[in-house]
Amino acid sequence: MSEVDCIQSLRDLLGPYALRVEELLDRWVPEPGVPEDLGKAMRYCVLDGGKRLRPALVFMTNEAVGTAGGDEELAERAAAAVELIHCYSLVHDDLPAMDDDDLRRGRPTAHVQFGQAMAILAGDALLTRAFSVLTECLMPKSCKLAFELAVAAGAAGMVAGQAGDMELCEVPKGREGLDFIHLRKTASLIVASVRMGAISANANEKQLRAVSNYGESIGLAFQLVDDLLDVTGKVELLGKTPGKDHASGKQTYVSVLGVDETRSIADTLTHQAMEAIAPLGAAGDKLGRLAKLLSERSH
Ligand code: GRG
Repeated sequence: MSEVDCIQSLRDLLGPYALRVEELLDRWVPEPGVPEDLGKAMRYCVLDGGKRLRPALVFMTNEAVGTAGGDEELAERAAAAVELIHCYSLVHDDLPAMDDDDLRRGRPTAHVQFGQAMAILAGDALLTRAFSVLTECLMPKSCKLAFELAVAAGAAGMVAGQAGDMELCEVPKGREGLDFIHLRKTASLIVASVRMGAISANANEKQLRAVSNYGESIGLAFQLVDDLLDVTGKVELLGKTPGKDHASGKQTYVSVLGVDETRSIADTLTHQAMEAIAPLGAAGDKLGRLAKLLSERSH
């Protein structure tokens, strides 16, 4: 049995990367000069929680590409930056004006803990801090990574997906509309994570294409599984309230396609993700294992 075959759970696989990014976030959040109460709220929103999937993807693709001269500090900064963006998006998504949630990562959401005004500002501060973390090392490639992250998180990426999901802009009906929304809302940060990991390791075009296709497939599969968990998941495992999308009558993969079809598309996407990274050879085995474990996850 290879080292990768021995990895039995998402926790086994993501745990070491989660510890590493926790240390970085603890060091970098907040930046110097932040008022104490705002700094406390920022730390509440980022520390001690979540699977840390996106930072793990940065580290794993950096290792998988592993070109000589690839920069580890840049990968560390990219890993922390993408988690900061992800955390801001969760804080803002949980607000009463958006998804209106009380529970996140097994704890009260930021606006329940600190009030709405502080939650909005803490989210703004995390979004901004992502780019100062990424660029303050003044490495030439940090600008390229900042561009990748900004485009993925911005108005043609995650923000567009959120606007579509909240019916603030027009999207096609049915499967086409769901793919439009979730390629942006969920997959775009996942694609940015693998691309930043690969770019920080000096990936060539072929490697970059391989990890981008992998990221898009696992990113969409991640959302399909999230929709399945909204119907079948348990609050203790999810750390958030299941059944909300279903109860609100929101269009999800499950409500549009049903449980079986959603499961089957998630499996197909997972298979496509594995095929996408075949050009990386054995160096991509861990990424393949991750795709499989993500499709089987219970939280
Ligand atoms: C506010 C611009 C803006 C966007 C919000 C992230 C988001 C977009 C909404 C959150 C709700 C949701 C279901 C998003 C889909 C992506 C997703 C499944 C997020 C949860 O990611 P996990 O499971 O969370 O990686 P942890 O807590 O493990 O980090």
